[in-house]
Amino acid sequence: MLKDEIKQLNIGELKELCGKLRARIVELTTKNGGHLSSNLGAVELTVALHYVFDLPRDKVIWDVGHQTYAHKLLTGRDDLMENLRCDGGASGFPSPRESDCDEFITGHSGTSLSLCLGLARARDLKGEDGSIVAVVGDGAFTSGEIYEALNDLGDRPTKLIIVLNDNNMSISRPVGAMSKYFNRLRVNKKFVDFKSGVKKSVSELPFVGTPLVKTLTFTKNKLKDGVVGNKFFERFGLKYYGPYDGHDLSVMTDALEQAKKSNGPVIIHLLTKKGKGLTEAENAPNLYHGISPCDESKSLSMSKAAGDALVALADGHEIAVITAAMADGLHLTEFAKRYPERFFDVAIAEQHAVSLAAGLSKNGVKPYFAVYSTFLQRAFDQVADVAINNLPVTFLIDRAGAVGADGVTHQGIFDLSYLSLIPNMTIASPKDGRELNALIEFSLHFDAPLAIRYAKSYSHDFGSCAEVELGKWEWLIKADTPVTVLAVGKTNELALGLKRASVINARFIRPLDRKLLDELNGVVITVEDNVLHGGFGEAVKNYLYGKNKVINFGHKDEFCDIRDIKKTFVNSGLTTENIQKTIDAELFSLEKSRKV
Ligand SMILES: Cc1ncc(C[n+]2csc(CCOP(=O)(O)OP(=O)(O)O)c2C)c(N)n1
Repeated sequence: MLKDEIKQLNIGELKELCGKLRARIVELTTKNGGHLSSNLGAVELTVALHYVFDLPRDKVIWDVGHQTYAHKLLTGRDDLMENLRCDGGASGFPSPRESDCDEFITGHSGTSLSLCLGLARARDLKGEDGSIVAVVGDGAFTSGEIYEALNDLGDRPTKLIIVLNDNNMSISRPVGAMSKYFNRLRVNKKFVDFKSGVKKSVSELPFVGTPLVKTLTFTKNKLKDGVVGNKFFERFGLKYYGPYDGHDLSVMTDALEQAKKSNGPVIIHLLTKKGKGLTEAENAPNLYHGISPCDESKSLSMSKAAGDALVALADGHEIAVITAAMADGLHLTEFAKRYPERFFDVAIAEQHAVSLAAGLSKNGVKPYFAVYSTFLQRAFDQVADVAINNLPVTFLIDRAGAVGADGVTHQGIFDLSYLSLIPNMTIASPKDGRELNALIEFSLHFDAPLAIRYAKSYSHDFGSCAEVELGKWEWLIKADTPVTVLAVGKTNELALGLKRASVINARFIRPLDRKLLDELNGVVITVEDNVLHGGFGEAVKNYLYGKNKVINFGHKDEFCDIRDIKKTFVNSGLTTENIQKTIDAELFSLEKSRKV
């Protein structure tokens, strides 16, 4: 079924289509993993949008973009979806490379409204027509950028539709005052249900049915306004409609048709159920927010090691833990349960999280901000402020390096570079969970900004780790050879299999272990799960300039959309075999030059 055929269907047929889309989404995510519950909740909404709007002339921007599977299936991508999140298949997020019905590559929360406002203002400047729709979840509505866009929109309003997809869930339970506000609006759900009930009984009446329903809808909206008595959105110049049942196709299509006719900004509040149609997902939407393919092999979890270390540290120490809506993925739920007063889930607000940590540290509480590498990018400025003020904030940077299936928008391959730019920032990276634990213990008494970055998982337990000392590296293999490999974090696993080379675990990226570097003779090979530009290898090369030959292994300086971690490593030459080849070639040429 394609989007244009949808417009010919009646309500019964549209419902049938929704059932088929749901079944296909379950089938695809079981095979390939993905954002199951968010997508199941957005099926009717997607069908209603395609029923009312005409893409790509009209434009729909999905916030984050993780809920676009039905949209992809309706826009000619069924074949691509067969390999969802795999190389050569559809991305798990919008991608204009796949379809002209996707405007932007997205994946980070809170950008949709700004993007839409830009599209709308360009449309206006060029004297063009067409609807522009932002689909924003209640979780995404906690992102600060949404309010920056609302503020701007309120200043210079234009024709634009916001669909608030409110499933009362972010990845886990949504937090914050805005979420409480949505709860107040949600209380009026009874009007929606009542309206739907009325609609069912009168809409079949010839001639009077539709107008009567419209009048009733209008009356209910007026009534609702009176009851809620809160004009939050109106203060931004938006006309608010809802809340409506986001699984009732006829109610939604009516509301969207009305919105389409409006010349100003409109917000339509839809109530949806995350995981809709699959009992397990409806009952535990957080567990089914992002699922792994069923045959994924289990590896050791760095995130769990971090979560456990924080729980252990909290006993007897004045620490606090902060997350920006990622408690589940970061294994912080146990900490939250045991120490609720010292746990701050600030919603999708990374910038705020960093400054909050700055405030806590200034007033004597040691803060740990646990965050995915890719999402810390938007708080670069706040991280720099922490460093300017030399505050003892510890950043636990998870999902660093190649991330696999989430693809180009989620790669954590830039953090060593962007953090290395910031003066006064100490950066460390552990090779396994044991060393992560040791670094977190070390951080407790470290009186300055510290970033500890690590991949989601590791596959080798090194068994022991040398005591952590600031800027001191760890010898893993001391061999009688003129080649030394300096490995960062996860890449120590690759270096272990090497022959005819010494191996050092470069656990601090900043400061470098200069004393050790000064002692090294011969060829130095650096290995890191980060782009080469601005990373660890470059810093070593600069330091050893004129003294040692330095060869760097790392990711290419490009956006990387490879959806598999191993393949990403292979693509970057980050394999034991490839590094071994370089070692052997260097040994050969050293030998040759000695003979000459
Ligand atoms: C800046 C940023 N931080 C964190 C995330 C991770 N993330 C992806 S979806 C999501 C929850 C979004 O909730 P909502 O908008 O309500 O969508 P739902 O999945 O509930 O439909 C989060 C926190 C992100 N994509 N971007």
